[in-house]
Amino acid sequence: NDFSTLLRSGESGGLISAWIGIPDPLFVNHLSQEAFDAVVLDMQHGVWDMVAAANGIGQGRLAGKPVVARIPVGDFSTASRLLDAGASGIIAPMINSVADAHAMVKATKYPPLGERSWGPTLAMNHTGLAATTYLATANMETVAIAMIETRAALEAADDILGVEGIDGIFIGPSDLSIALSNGARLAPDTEEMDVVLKQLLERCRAHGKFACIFGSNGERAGQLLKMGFDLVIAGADTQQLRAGAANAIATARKG
Ligand code: 3PY
Ligand code: MG
Repeated sequence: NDFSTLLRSGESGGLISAWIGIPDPLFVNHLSQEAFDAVVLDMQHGVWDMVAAANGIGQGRLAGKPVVARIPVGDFSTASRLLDAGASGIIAPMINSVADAHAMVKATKYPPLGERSWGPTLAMNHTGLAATTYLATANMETVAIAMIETRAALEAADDILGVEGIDGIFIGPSDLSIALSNGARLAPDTEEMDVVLKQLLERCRAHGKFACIFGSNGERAGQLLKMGFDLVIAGADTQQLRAGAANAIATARKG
């Protein structure tokens, strides 16, 4: 599909994805009407359960949007289930070591890369692929994205990027800023952070892997695109919903 090919080529030109924590498939339906290149369902800090996520993936498929899911920390069995349901990729938080990266690959890739178990019924329905074709293409067509967001992960970044089957990384600037300040600051958007982000981007390029990142808002997302990230977030659903509401109220009060 275009999504994994674009990301892998390093020539996406910078994709912008929605980020949805409100656990209703209809949120995917509505936000898919906007010009997002993809949709992320956040099962780590969002409220999605497996049933809602499977239906959310279906709504994204209907709208022609690739849906990627972020799993809860270490919940690799859910990663396999989301791929079975037709997710185009998995984002795994807190991948801090080569062992973590291997555990992710084990659940998300078929042999020889991993040990993903067979059963992609919905994914085959969505893609229209026969079983043999699905099996032959799934490791390329779905992406495994490891989150780098701790000191340990920064130190192991080169080794994590070297794990076959890890297709790219997703930087969590909030957790990374908390980690780098030893818990003193939540400051994801500073120039200090940008130095670290640029170093990570270089490491990704050296390994031929793609780099994604969370941007707190549209302005930050724009800066991150300019920095060269392959996929950025421009704020979460809850923020965008509330900002729209606040703006409407303020406009109405201005009279
Ligand atoms: C972080 O910034 O820590 C994330 O996980 C992205 O929301
Ligand atoms: Mg995080």
